[in-house]
Amino acid sequence: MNYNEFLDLSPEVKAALAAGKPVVALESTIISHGMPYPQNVETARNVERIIREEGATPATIAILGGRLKAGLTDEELEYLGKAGPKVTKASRRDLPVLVARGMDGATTVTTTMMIAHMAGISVFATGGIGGVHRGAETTMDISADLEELAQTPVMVICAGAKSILDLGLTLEYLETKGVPVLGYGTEELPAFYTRRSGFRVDYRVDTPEDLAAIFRAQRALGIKGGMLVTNPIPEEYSMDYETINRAIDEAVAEANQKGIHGKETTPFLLAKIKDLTGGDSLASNIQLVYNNARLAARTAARI
Ligand code: PSU
Ligand code: MN
Repeated sequence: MNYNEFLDLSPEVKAALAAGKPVVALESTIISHGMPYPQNVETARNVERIIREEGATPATIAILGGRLKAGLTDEELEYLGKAGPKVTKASRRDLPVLVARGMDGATTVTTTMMIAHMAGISVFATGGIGGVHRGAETTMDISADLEELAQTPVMVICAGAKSILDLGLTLEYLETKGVPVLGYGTEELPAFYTRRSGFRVDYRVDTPEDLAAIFRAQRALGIKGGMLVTNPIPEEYSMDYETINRAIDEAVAEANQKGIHGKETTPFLLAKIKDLTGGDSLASNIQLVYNNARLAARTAARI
């Protein structure tokens, strides 16, 4: 653990870490900016329950009153879910300001990795990550998540990346930065709502034991940075490729036309896709997060 004076572990997380028991980190931007209330709070609670059922301890991460929290109370989860996008979406560059001013922030993949590492947590489950946006060759919109994967030793388990991103460029960037991209039970990069994307991952991995062994080897070799595990959405919840990609194309076109940029882009696209697909994309989104939480708990138990 990388102690600092701003970090608060919940009693449950603290006890689990002290006893060497498995702990799984969870992000809070997915709650505040990624899903509507009340499904966001309900999902966050179910994710925690699934992790407990697998014998691990959930540590949902957020910034509250300037404190870096690993492990939230039920009231804190409810607060973040209700506040939604009114809470600051906190990336790496927001941390010093929020801490100095005693403000609240919902953590992205980037800041969840940072705080998980400070707390001594190695495995983190989420839905999707940020990456290289389509058109990045002119906008330079590349998520800080990719840089964090390059420098912080946390395993991030996701369902791939939405095709709001340029998946090919996202993979190139991760290759340049030396981030292993592993496919759980697949050779193909999953695209969040769909199991297929047409892009290949670096390695296929079929068991939590193998994931844990690869993570331990990265640490033992002294290699900086984390790794990305892409776990395809279960077949029964996956969406029709044409339907979802039509919605994504429409959302991207509207964002461009409205001149949406910076940290607003991803939340704008996520909300637009949800509107365009009705409840379908939200239902899929929720199920893939459960699936990732289960794999994360099983992997954390073996690290
Ligand atoms: N992609 C998703 N769902 C999400 C996010 C990304 O499919 O909820 C959130 C995550 O918190 C991620 C952040 O870390 O958006 C990336 O934002 P940006 O593209 O601004 O870096
Ligand atoms: Mn961005």
